[in-house]
Amino acid sequence: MADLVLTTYDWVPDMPRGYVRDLRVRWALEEAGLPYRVQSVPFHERGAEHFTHQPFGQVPWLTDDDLSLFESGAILLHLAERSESLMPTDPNARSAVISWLFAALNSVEAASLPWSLYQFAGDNQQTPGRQHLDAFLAARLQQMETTLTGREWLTDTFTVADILMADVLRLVGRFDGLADHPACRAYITRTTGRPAFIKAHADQMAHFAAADKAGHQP
Ligand SMILES: N[C@@H](CCC(=O)N[C@@H](CS)C(=O)NCC(=O)O)C(=O)O
Repeated sequence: MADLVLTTYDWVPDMPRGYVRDLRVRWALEEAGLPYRVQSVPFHERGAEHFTHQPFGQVPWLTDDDLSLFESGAILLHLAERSESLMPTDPNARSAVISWLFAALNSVEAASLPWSLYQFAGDNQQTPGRQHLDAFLAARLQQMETTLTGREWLTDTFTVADILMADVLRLVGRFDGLADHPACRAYITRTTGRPAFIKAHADQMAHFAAADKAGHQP
């Protein structure tokens, strides 16, 4: 039995399927060729055990033998330490990967996630706060467009930082937020065309479809 166990929900509504953050972890595991298994926790009834692994009652978390990690960024960094296909060992390259990994989460997702929540809600009211958020995201996207123009990956090779950045950006693309950012769109096409992403995505969709088939009630 694999010593790496990824935990996600047993079921989610249709809207987030294909975007639940266990996908980032599946993707990294597939890229690294590390054996793992997936287990489920209830989406509706989140028990005490769930909160001991993920203090916000969210997913994903990963156990690696007796280690338990939550936060997709921390999990990906942990996996990157195990596989050179996710992060080179050279100190300069490693520093660049870790910097971009935090940039994806803390500079880009900090803008893209709240923006996406407005899109989910269908809220287009131009309040001052919303205008501020739109400008915040626009600035980050413009900077990513500049970064990605003429560049295949964030660093010299594909790494775990690309998994995070691509997953963050593709949610913006889902809501047509990348219409004016061709380099970002091409980067998403490049990253999500990788066999590891295709398998991770298909596996997540199959996981939730199996719950529907088993008669899971919304
Ligand atoms: N910062 C966390 C966020 C985790 C997160 O937002 N998980 C979502 C699924 S993608 C979730 O569990 N949502 C349900 C909830 O917040 O109750 C991470 O990157 O792991």
